[in-house]
Amino acid sequence: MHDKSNKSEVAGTDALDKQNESVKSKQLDDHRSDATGQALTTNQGVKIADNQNSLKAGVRGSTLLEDFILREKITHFDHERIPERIVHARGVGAHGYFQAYAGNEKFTKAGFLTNPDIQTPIFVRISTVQGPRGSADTVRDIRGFAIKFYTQEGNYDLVGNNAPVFFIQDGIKFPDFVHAVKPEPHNEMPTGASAHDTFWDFVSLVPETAHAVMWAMSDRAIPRNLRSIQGFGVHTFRLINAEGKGIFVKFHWTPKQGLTQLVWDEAQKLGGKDPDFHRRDLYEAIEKGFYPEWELGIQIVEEADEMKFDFDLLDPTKIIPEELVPVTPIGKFVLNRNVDNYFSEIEQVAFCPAHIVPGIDFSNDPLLQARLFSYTDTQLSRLGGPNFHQLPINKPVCPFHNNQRDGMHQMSIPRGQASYQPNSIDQNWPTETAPAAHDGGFESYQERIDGKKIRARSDSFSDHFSQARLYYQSLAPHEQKHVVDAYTFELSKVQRLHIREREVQEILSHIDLDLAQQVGKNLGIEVTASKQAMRTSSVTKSAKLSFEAFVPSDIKARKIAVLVHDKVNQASIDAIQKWAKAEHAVAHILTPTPAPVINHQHGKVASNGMQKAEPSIAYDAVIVVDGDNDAEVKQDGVTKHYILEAYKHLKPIVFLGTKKNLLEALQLVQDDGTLISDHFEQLQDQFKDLIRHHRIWAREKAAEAIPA
Ligand code: HDE
Repeated sequence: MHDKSNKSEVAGTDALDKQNESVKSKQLDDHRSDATGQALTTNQGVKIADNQNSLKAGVRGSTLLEDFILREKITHFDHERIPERIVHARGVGAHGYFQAYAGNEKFTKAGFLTNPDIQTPIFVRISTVQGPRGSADTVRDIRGFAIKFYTQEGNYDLVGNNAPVFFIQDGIKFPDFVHAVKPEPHNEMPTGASAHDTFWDFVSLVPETAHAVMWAMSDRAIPRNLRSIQGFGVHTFRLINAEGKGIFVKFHWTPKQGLTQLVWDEAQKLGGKDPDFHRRDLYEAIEKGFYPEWELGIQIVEEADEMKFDFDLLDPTKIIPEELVPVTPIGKFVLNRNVDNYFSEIEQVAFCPAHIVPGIDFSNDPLLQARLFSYTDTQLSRLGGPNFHQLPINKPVCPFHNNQRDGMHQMSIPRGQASYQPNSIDQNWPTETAPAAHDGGFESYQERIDGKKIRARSDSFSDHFSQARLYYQSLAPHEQKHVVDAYTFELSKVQRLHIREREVQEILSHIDLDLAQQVGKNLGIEVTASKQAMRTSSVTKSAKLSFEAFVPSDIKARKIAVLVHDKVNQASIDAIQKWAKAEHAVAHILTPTPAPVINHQHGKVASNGMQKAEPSIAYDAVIVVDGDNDAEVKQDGVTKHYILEAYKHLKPIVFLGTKKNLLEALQLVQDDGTLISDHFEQLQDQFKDLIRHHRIWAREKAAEAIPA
């Protein structure tokens, strides 16, 4: 059994664990290979005596063609890469489980959603959209958030994003959208960024993108880490209960860790200093046992109410404001195990929105409908044939049998002589299962359809600005400022001035004149009020759109940089470490070099990293520890830059003892986020509260004066 799975800190009875154990081991362990204690062999199982030298005609002679060991090794190596995903190429993933809350059977007959006594294994992959596999994690981009549920009734994939709306309304526009946002075709630039002409050309010509672009320009698109992002199914789906009653639902999943964001300067610097920042964070959090957790919920709309909104439920550029339909929690999921092998698990996992199980069905959202086809199709070239469902990471944990045969990379050896149905040779096996309340055959929801075959868009899809306005106006003032800054930054990179103007005048002015004028002013574009009669949303401000609605109750896994030098006060370090342990926070002692520093009692203080290599941008808060070393610290440019940068990025900073003098020396304004004391214990509660809220937004103006 895989040892890491034992680390689960999740509450669960032994009986429950045992029940779920068989599922996990079946799926995961059948395929894991462990070479411990084993001989090195060729792929044919021949033991290798020399893995250091190729076969040559004499020690200084040419290599012989007959060296099958060399040829096999190099041939395999030559084919070690597969095509990366056309979108969402850069991703990270982890295993975990989902557990339903009680009482969902009124909504659905899906077993994994209705049985609170089972933990369904899941695999999650979180990704950026634009950049290639090797691009930086912290770019401004929407994050993909895909969940594979290995249920007893088949695999269910919930393939969502961290924004609740998408850029286009009809799948036929997807290749256009992706071609526009990807690096430009003539020079393959920029990597991992939408700040270029073709993207803004497209979105300024296609107003249905307005709402999703607003999300992409907001702080949602620069998350601090992947543990603190929300997820959304985006489309309207259906749930069907045992009586055959259908309801419309939108899926939401919300992190227990709260929502946190990067500031833009930090995001850009991290892209260079630690391009793996997000994947490192997720990996380390799980290794340390800080298992991230999300609550899955649904917004429910009765079929009879389908038409009662001022937007169309089938339009993926719209949210249902939570003021109109609250989110009903239906379960939770936890990520508690890292992968053993990036390629076999994260790269080879194949999601598809068409992977559904009885009790769940599609809506007619035209974007969703195109997705149902696209995902399996793309795997054919990415994973090299139609048998990718047999790869360990994609394989259902329940039995699966059919008459599909052969194809590239067939990994099973089907027995039986009949690969067709009906047959009498194999007594007609495998055979159909009638639909039933639970564990039955899949039956599509019997939706009544009565319409003309037509290539057109419904009028109910024609309002593109009211919800973009709703989103902007629901943000806190500092979040609105970030949106203005983001549009300014992105459009400043657009070389063609008419594209800049079109975005500001034709799109932004229809969303919010003040927003358009602020961006216009920054770009030197005069904006006039739109003459078009603007539709307004029935909800004008929605509480759950701002980060402010998602402040966590604890500071679990938050990282604190503890800056020390020789002659540091050991008592302060002890107090900080005791507090951090109790709060499940990570306090790293950062030293001038990797060597231990000597404390004021001449003892050694071990280093968790040197300040130069562990920059402030990688931490959530900073403590400058007291000690008889003010003169040394004043001479240390790295430490001073550390403090300036943390201040600029609006982080809580504690100055102990005479280290408070650094505030004046560095010309920093003392504020609610700069705490001063001789004893850490006196301000630890206040410090915790600041870290929970994550940034000192009130400092933003003062921080502008600090050089980046
Ligand atoms: Fe995707 N999308 N998409 N997408 N998408 C892919 O499938 C596609 C859309 C999303 O971690 C591809 O296996 C079309 C919406 C995620 O492996 C591809 C359309 C949403 C991932 C594809 C959309 C998503 C993908 C590329 C419009 C949010 C990463 C590789 C009709 C609800 C999954 C692959 C992973 C990946 C097609 C629109 C989310 C090409 C045609 C809307 C999270 O099949």
